[in-house]
Amino acid sequence: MDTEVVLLEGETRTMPTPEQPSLIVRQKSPQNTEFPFASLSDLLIPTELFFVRNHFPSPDLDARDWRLRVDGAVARPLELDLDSIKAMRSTTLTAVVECAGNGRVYYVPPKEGLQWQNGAVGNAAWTGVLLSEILEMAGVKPNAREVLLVGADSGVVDTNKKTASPGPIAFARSLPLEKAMAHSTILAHSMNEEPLTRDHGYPLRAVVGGWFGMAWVKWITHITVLEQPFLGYWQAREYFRWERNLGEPSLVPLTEMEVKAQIARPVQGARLIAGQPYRIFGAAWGGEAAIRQVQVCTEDGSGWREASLLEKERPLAWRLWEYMWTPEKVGQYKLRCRAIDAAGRVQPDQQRSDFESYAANWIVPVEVTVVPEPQTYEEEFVI
Ligand SMILES: Nc1nc2c(c(=O)[nH]1)N[C@H]1C(S)=C(S)[C@@H](COP(=O)(O)O)O[C@H]1N2
Ligand SMILES: [Mo]
Repeated sequence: MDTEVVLLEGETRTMPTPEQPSLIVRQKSPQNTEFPFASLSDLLIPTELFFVRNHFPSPDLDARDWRLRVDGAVARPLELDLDSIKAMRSTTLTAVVECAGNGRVYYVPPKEGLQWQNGAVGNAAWTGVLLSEILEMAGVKPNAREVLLVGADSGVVDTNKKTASPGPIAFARSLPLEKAMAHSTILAHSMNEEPLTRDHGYPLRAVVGGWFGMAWVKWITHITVLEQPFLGYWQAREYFRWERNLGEPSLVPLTEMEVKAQIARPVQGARLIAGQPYRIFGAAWGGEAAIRQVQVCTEDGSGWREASLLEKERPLAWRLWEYMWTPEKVGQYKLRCRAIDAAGRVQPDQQRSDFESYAANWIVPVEVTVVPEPQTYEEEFVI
């Protein structure tokens, strides 16, 4: 049977034709699905292939009776409907969101939690209103410190029996006032030029450019401006890291994403042909600083070399990159890539110990086999 192999520009494929890509299910209920990272091709991930990270069943909200309530340390508490939010000045951000649990499966020894590989990340165009404009409408009081974003989803969480059950809790995270007021934070009603889908937070979600996904609260119904730090479950019991302050390690909520490049192709275990050029291809992203460099090491003695960054440098979005490699010798190779951001942060070699089970950004090699070039027409078909 004939199969048509579609090659991307400059790419030589020795793998069978890939099937139509589809989301990889990590958990059925609540829905947690992963983007098949090996199918990466464009700057924007289509919404139907975008990863979904839900802690509770996704609420089915009706825009007609949905309202956004803004209260707390504000001069004028507000209640807005969707039409009045859509009528405000709109902003579009192309931004990457990575779940802090992305890459958890690479932890040694294994860590509890959803075993994401490399697809709990995606880049999309998000359209909505600046959170700062809504906060300005409400009039933030001078002693305000944080802005709490509350989703319409809730449920009972397993607190490991270390504490008494607090009963059902909503998904809620706070942002420091400074980040809430920044131009990198919007409340989005659209994704890739379509209204948000239910899975991605319809009718309104936060887009917190440069920050890990837990800050991007979906199905927002309530914003409270706080005068003291929020210590809710998703802030203090999950999505934290250890930071040594004044000698003692203390828990700090996760914020910015860590600098990271991932290889989409070749995939683990791929067979490449000696003497034939292959396009190593992937994406790189980080926190609030843009990606400046991606380097590739093919383990053939030539060390780290520069990959080409495709697309222009856009803060908050990921950057696609490629590196053309012609393996000369047959054998096993470990392909590595690493990103460096505009602030000079370099992706680490080794697993880190301060991030609990999160922010797995150390280099994960892709192992490939380089096989001999077929000598003659007949030999090519000998099995
Ligand atoms: N209300 C609500 N918002 C949420 C979550 C959630 O469970 N409930 N999950 C968060 C996490 S951990 C991530 S990684 C992102 C994922 O966004 P996506 O599902 O649109 O990809 O949503 C965030 N916003
Ligand atoms: Mo996440």
